[in-house]
Amino acid sequence: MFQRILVANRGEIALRIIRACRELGIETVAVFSEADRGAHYLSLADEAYCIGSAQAVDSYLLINRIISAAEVGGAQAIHPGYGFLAENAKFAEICRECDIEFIGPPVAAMNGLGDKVSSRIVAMKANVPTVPGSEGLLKDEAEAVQIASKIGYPVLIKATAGGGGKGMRVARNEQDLKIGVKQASQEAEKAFKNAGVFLEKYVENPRHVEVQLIGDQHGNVCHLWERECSTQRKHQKLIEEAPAPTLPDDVRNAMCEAAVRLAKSAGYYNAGTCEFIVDKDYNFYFIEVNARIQVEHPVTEQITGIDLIESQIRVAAGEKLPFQQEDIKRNGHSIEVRINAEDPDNEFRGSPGTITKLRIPGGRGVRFDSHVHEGYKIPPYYDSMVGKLIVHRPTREQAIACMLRALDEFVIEGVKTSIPLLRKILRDPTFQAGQVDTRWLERTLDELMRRD
Ligand code: MV4
Repeated sequence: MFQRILVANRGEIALRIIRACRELGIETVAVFSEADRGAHYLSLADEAYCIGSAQAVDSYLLINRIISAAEVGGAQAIHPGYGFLAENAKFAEICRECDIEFIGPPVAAMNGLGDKVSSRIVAMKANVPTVPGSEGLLKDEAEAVQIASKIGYPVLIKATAGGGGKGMRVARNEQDLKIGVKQASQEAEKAFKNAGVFLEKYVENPRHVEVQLIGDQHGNVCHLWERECSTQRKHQKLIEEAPAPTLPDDVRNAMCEAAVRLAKSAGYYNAGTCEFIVDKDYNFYFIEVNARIQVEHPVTEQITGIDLIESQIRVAAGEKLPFQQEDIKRNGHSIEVRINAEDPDNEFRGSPGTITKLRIPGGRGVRFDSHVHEGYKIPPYYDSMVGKLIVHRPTREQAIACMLRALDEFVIEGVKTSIPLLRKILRDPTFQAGQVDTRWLERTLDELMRRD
């Protein structure tokens, strides 16, 4: 087992990893930018090194500085958390070339699943349902028109390198399609330096359901069931839960088995997520793989009892998974809400500043994963998430009641947060009935904001 791990991240996930290491008797090396200097969570690591200035491109994204910090600090492995360098195959490769284990998937699997077109091809070969569409990248406009007429409109143009909805365009006719292919391609070139686009049939108002995977370096891959993440706005998730409400058991089992097939055929190990969209008839289609630990991993930990960060570290050190698929039971219902410092009255822009008062809820079934405290100054340079409130109760109804109770206890002053909006969502009859799709929040937001 590793004696020392460098944590190449900040905020709540850095603290989550530091805590897991501490419990395993592993020392930690933290890194920080000038904007995070002096943050309390850094004092919980054994050492901390400044790796640059506030902007992430000048610190958390600098591979050389992070490798240097690992070497100076004597770390044998690097945990990348999520975001920043977590899905950067080049970074994983450099770590391993430097004899520092990257706590994540093999480089070949990161490359093979790293873009949407190649992961779609892996999925097709593994007999995992994909949305009807182009085989690979579109060659030209004429090919797009020909494929669209075959699969039927509406179609969705997607950037192979895409993320966060960038480089995506719906086309409802041939004219839209010709314009959309150009726009999506240009947008993708600008955002990802990769103009490649492909086509899929557009699934109207799908749900987003993802399957948690964990694999070891001995060929074992297990799924840890699914999470429902449809409550999102502009591709930012607000609420995640496990299990997915209303999902029929046969669909759940088929989806989870498909995700394991995909991971096995890609030679995947460590933690990862297979993302699906689900239509109103519960047909599911593979969308992409997230080759990292995700923000919403705690809901899976709650219902399975498995510590995902610990599992990541153990399998990275070469240990075998200590369980088999049949051992992984689902227990109760878990919901996570993201507490973001943002202003709902100002287009949800970040609301950085000092937290002047903080009362964190507690009691049975409540978990709060966060690095913040009273007096903490939220820097303006990174994402606005300040913590995740997670509940775990026997039933979904009880979990919702527990979350509403916990949100009522929550006091945070000095910055505006997503808490008032979260309360409105959790009280909504459509949410309570488990009938939310990926466009529900944007359809309902204005009305929701007017409710008391
Ligand atoms: C789709 C889709 C409908 N049809 N693909 C958006 C981001 C990327 N992860 C996949 N996305 C979608 N792909 C087809 N063929 C609808 C979405 C989508 C979506 C998916 C998951 C979570 C939120 C979403 C919000 C809008 C659209």
